[in-house]
Amino acid sequence: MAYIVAATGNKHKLEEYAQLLADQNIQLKSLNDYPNYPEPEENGSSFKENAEIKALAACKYCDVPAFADDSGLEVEALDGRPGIHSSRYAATDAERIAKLLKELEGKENRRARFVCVIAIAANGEVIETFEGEVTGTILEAPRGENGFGYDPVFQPDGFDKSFAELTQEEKNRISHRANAYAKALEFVEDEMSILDDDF
Ligand code: ITT
Repeated sequence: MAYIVAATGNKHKLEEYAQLLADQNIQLKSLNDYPNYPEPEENGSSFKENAEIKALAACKYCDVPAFADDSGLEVEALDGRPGIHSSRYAATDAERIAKLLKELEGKENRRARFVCVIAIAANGEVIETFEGEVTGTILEAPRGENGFGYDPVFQPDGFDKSFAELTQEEKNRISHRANAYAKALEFVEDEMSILDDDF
């Protein structure tokens, strides 16, 4: 059995990964298994750099292969903001959404995309990174109770529902995270030996 640590403190991301990895012969560990884990500062200037920082720190601390995702929402009319600052844009999900809707008031262009970069680290180095995206529009008001973050105001292209109105399974078929994950999985299946470390 191969092990991998999901280097995230975000329980919603963890739930999505648990479902994505459910059919794999890979045991998912999380930072909850390492209660004293000192979270690194996410001071990179791109999703890729921040994903690498998080994956590498967890891999080194836990001494097993690790992956991390850095993700966020890029809004066209805001020149790509909040982008890598999506989680720091405001204090809570509700405040982040309220601030976003306020910034978009009166703007016709509501195009946006979610981006996710997954970094995998093993044996003390970053092995590879994978990027996924999903494009859509920002709704005028929040809709739905599922998911997390900006899900209630993001409507993916080709759907008449927000991400928060989709089930986790439906979101996991099309999301930025699922797209990055699919690329990562293909790589891991080819290179399975990178996960052979024992706990
Ligand atoms: P970790 O760094 O511990 O993984 P985090 O929540 O701080 O957790 P990020 O730095 O990658 O993660 O910030 C991502 C933010 O972007 C997240 O907090 C949400 O606000 C937003 N986001 C990312 N993916 C999302 C999704 O699938 N649905 C809604 N919002 C999302």
